[in-house]
Amino acid sequence: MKRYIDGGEAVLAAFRALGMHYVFCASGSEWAPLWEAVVRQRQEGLPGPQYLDLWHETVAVGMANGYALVTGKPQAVLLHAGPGLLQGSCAIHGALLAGAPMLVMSSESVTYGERAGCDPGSQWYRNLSIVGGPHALAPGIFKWANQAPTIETVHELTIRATEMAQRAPAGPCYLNVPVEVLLEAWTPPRFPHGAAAAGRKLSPPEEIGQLAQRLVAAKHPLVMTETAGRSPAAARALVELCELLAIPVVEPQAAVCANFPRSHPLHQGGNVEPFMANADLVLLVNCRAPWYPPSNRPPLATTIVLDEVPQRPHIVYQVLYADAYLEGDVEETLRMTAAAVRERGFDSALIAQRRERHASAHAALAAATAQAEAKAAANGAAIDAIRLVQELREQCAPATIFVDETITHSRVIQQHLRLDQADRYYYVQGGLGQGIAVALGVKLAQRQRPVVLLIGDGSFIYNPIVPSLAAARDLQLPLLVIVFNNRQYLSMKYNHLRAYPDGAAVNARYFPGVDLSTQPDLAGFAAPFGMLGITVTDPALLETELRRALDAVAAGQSALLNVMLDK
Ligand SMILES: Cc1ncc(C[n+]2csc(CCOP(=O)(O)OP(=O)(O)O)c2C)c(N)n1
Ligand SMILES: [Mg+2]
Repeated sequence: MKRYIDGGEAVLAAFRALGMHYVFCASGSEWAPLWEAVVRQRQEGLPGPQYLDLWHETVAVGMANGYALVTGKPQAVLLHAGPGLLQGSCAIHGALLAGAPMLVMSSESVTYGERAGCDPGSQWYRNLSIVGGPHALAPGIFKWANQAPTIETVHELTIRATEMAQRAPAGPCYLNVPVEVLLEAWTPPRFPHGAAAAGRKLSPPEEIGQLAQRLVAAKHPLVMTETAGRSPAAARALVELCELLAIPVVEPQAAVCANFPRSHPLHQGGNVEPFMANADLVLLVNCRAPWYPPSNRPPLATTIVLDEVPQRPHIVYQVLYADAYLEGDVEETLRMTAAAVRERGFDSALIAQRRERHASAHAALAAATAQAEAKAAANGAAIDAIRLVQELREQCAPATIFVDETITHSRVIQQHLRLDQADRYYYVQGGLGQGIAVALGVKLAQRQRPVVLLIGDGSFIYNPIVPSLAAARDLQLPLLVIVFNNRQYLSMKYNHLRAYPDGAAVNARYFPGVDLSTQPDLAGFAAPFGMLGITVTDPALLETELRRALDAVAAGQSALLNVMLDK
């Protein structure tokens, strides 16, 4: 047996040095050098990342995304040339939006077989070239992208691209490693190293003092947050500061994780309108798009932005009306602000009144939520989405993690799941079709916890079903998939009605771009993958069928519960 120490080893050695846990590969002919290195790693009993074969680019990228959402740690994704990159691009864009770090690699040929002793395969000459190189496809979906042009630089470039992916704003980075580089003999580095943890950044104490002063002086302060809960420690620090001064919290529609305990009396739901007229200080904590349109802002409010990177480089139009930015570590900024507030002192009687006021507004919201559930439960004819979410809340174990790829049902889900812990909810960002993969990545990172994917029927159909469900089976990642089935793209109809409430489509009762009534029974996709598949239409059976599905998953078998909803 010959040991080929080449570009494949250079790349795998970099993954090893970076402490990566997984390599997610959607196959392509350029990866034979890396496969050699992977087999050697196993034969020689070397420590290193676990290599996973996936059958679709969306699955490879989506799993890396889900894994990064939970752990914050970038993994490697290997795709094939330009076509694999294009196939994976929708999920890569999703990871960019989600701020999920990962290193994506694919290849090109730069010799097309003309170099003596080096045959990349004729397919590169005939079919696979992309003018400008595959990295020319990268702008708009990656944070950074380049070619690794030589064997002398590929190892360090792999480390550099991964380090960059992890830095704020975290996101996918791309490295195009030509086949010729992968096939060339490699000399390991003189100074082997991995990547040191990112340094911490923090606003200076005087700026934190100013924020504390403004918070104490404000009569109607408000916190808005979309992603503070990405860091459970930051979410706890937010609770501490808000409790100290009785600051209400709104999670706008764009919230993509659980940020503030839903049952907390200061949680004021997802609607900022009740605060619009009076708010005199808005603290945006990891909140990239608080108002819509952006100019629909609280007119009297001073706006302070707390964010590692307030201006998201991937967003085209983003207007925050900030009066001050506090950049750097959000958890530490919140803790230091709370300490500065305590030091400064405040009018406790005033704060107690405010606490009271927001607690009663919270109680009114909670009562409306309970009332909506009672109404949904009274519907004996058809299953209301609210009822389904209530069942999930009551029956799922407290450690359950929910991954959400629904559209019109996502607000109901956030409102009625009433999650109190930050690490229990992930909304799938970007184009449809990644949900199962993201849920699998979350499960891979949290094998001991139940993972439930909530997904629209249209979104389910967008997913690469065969490769996704095969991965769940082959990697022993049991999932519960709940389809919120309304037999249509309801969001498209709402969209149409917003612009044309009395137009031709309403008149004809025909909405192009909406109907999914010819879909097959989605539960039928379960059996070929050894999953339990159940379709439920009768509200009276919902509870027991959900129980059956949950029991199957607890016993290690994935389940697909296709719930036919009234809308
Ligand atoms: C890749 C991709 N193609 C198209 C769209 C546009 N789109 C947004 S929502 C939606 C329909 C989703 O249907 P479903 O999951 O059933 O949710 P519902 O609208 O019924 O709530 C479509 C087609 C998209 N978001 N991503
Ligand atoms: Mg639908």
